[in-house]
Amino acid sequence: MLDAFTKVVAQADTRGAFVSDAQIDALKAMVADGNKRMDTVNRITANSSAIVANAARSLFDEQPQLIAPGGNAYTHRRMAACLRDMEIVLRYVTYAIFTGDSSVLDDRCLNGLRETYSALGVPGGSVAAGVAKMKDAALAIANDTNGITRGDCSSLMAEVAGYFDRAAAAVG
Ligand code: PEB
Repeated sequence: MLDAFTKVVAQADTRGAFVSDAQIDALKAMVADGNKRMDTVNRITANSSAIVANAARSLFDEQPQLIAPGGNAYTHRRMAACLRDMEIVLRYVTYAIFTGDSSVLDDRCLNGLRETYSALGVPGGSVAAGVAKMKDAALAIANDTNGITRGDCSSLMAEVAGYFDRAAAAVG
């Protein structure tokens, strides 16, 4: 597992080089915007149950075959596994936002997930659709300007969106 800093060190070490000015500038910008990052993690974390539950409800509205007899999320055991999976993905996305690097998400959550789903008969495209719904909700919550100093969060929000897209692409 890497964060934005150890990633830069690992890359520099592979080249046998010192950390470059450009890399330092990028990390400086990240530190300068650190409060936005922490606020984003905090807001998504605080609303995680609602994000998961609303995304699941909306997914089952759109794809009712999942919860019909024979559907992959039919019976409480599978429904529970499904909600749990969505929560796991959201949790790893918050870790990636926190560290500013996708490696924790890649290594500990997404690696082998497609194969696991295919072995279990879990429809990956449906999971991807659920993740996309969590992305929309998380971005709306993180971008809410109510009660917070307004600033430019566009690059951070693009990064956040990228982690959700990465998770969806890994299974979809
Ligand atoms: C991944 N998911 C399931 C299993 C595993 C994962 C390993 C099998 C073991 C179990 O049931 O607990 N576990 C999960 C994960 C990590 C991990 C992401 C990362 C660290 O350790 N079914 C649907 C929906 C979707 C879904 C589309 C959106 O119809 C999910 C939710 N995952 C789902 C279901 C099961 C499952 C298991 C229903 C149970 C499948 C079954 O037992 O038949």
